[in-house]
Amino acid sequence: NQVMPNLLLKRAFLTPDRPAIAFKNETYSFKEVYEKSYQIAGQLLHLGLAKGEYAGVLLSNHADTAFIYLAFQLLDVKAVILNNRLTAEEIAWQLNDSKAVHIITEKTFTKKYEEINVVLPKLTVIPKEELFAANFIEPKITDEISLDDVCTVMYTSGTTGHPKGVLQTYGNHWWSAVGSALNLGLSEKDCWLCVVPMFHISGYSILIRSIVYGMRMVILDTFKENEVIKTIQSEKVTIMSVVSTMLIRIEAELGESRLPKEFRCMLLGGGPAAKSLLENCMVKDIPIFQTYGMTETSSQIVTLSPEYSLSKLGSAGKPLFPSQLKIIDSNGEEAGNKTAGEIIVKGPNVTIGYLNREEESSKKIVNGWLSTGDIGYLDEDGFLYVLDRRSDLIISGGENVYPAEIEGVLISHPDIADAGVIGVKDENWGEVPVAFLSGKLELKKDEITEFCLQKLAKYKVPKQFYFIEQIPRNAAKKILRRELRQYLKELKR
Ligand code: S0N
Ligand code: AMP
Ligand code: MG
Ligand code: MG
Ligand code: MG
Repeated sequence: NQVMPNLLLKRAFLTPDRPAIAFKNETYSFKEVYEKSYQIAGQLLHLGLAKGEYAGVLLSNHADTAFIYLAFQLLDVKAVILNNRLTAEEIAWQLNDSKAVHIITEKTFTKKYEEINVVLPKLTVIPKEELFAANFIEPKITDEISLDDVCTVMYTSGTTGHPKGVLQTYGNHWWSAVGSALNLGLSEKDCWLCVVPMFHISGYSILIRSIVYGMRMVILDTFKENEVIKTIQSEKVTIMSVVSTMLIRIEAELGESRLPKEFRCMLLGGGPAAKSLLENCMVKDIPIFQTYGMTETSSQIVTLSPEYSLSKLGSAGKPLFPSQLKIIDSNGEEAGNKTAGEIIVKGPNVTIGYLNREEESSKKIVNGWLSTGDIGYLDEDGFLYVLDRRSDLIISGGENVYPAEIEGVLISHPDIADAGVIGVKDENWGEVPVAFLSGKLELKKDEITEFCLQKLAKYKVPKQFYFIEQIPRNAAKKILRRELRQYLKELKR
């Protein structure tokens, strides 16, 4: 059981005066970040948060969010990080599942947390505005962290419909940051722009890298392509994490102009990327690093360096130094080159499992090898090509949509007998969900949409509803999505 110094404590000791976090018109040094986080830790303690507990965090991108996450680390409180696009019902489910008794949030989410509190009356809701005004108790700082200890929990759904809390340990975050630096390199001048949500590992991992490397990060709270480009220029950003939807907008916004020479890495992940997008970016000298990773791997696990961006266009690259990857066939044997199979991964950045789900965890992780559910192949040089998403998963603008979860909600409607959801290509979002329904034919699109919006985040709500006689299912009652796709093709004809 290896231990290390608390990351922020160490960083604030090593390089206290270096700029750490920029947000709006403020830049905080590592010493200031430590002081802020220390202050918040003492206030959290006064409000009753205790070492070892799992507490919810529902916050938008902001410097305060970084301070609060780091205060959790100082206290060794485990953060159950909540996607702020989810409905109150979805968030309450995750809080209940993780047995959290506190949630740190902000006044902008008042409506949402009041609704959560109705579902979970025993939950103590602490808006950051109240947290920052609270009394202070001198905190006992967790100055040593164990690499096996859980630092954060992020929920992802599954084929069964119910979300699972992915456990991310300090070791997972540490090794992810180390693997990333060995892959992308590190320069004194580096500055990472965080406009991906800090509630996803895409964003949270930037905070970890900032602390571990002593690197400046710039946080933006909304994605506006013109502001992103301005920020890259004014803040001398060198690296940025994006999903395809963001890159499409940035590429279009650039027009005839170019990003500054100093900008050296556009880390593109979270889902597939169209070849046409990669080609358009190449014309504009946008230095794309395609990457493959997931919540379960605490961000990147496979990344393509730009020296291969031409010869291996479309590949996600090779596994990072600390990590391994295999393709296995349906017999569980390692597949040969250019043979498609399930991607399995191993490494110190790979999750130890799902919160309170030992059985499911031991099925998904065997001898340290995690079954991703994604399909891909390796070429003769060991480069990974991802062909298909894990079982049925739809990715809309970097957000996951699980058909089973949507179908469960649709079927719960009294007038809907059965439902099947598939993804269709979308120019802006990559893919969006559409639903097939059987039941009362008088149902209006607006009514169903309204019903779904009560229960599901907006990006999960099907964009179209098609009424059919019967949802095609096999003998085991499994939905035949291929047939639904066929229906759609015929409808479009
Ligand atoms: C693409 C984003 C920015 C779009 O959001 P935008 O434009 O800010 O929308 P809003 O103004 O909030 O809302 C406008 C309307 O759009 C709807 N909407 C918003 N988002 C979506 C969506 N994703 N799909 C469908 N609809 C959406 C709103 O509902 C609203 O609708 P109306 O107008 O009708 O009310 C935003 O979606 C975004 O931030 N996406 C990125 C999320 C993300 O980061 N995903 C990655 C998750 N995966 C991981 O973290 C693992 C991989 C990873 O670590 C990684 C990923 C990328 C890069 C690097 C890494 C790494 O390895 O380090
Ligand atoms: P999440 O952890 O929710 O972000 O989901 C990660 C999933 O996104 C992976 O399991 C893949 O299905 C998908 N994904 C991530 N990176 C890529 C990529 N480079 N190409 C294709 N799919 C990807
Ligand atoms: Mg917006
Ligand atoms: Mg996702
Ligand atoms: Mg029903």
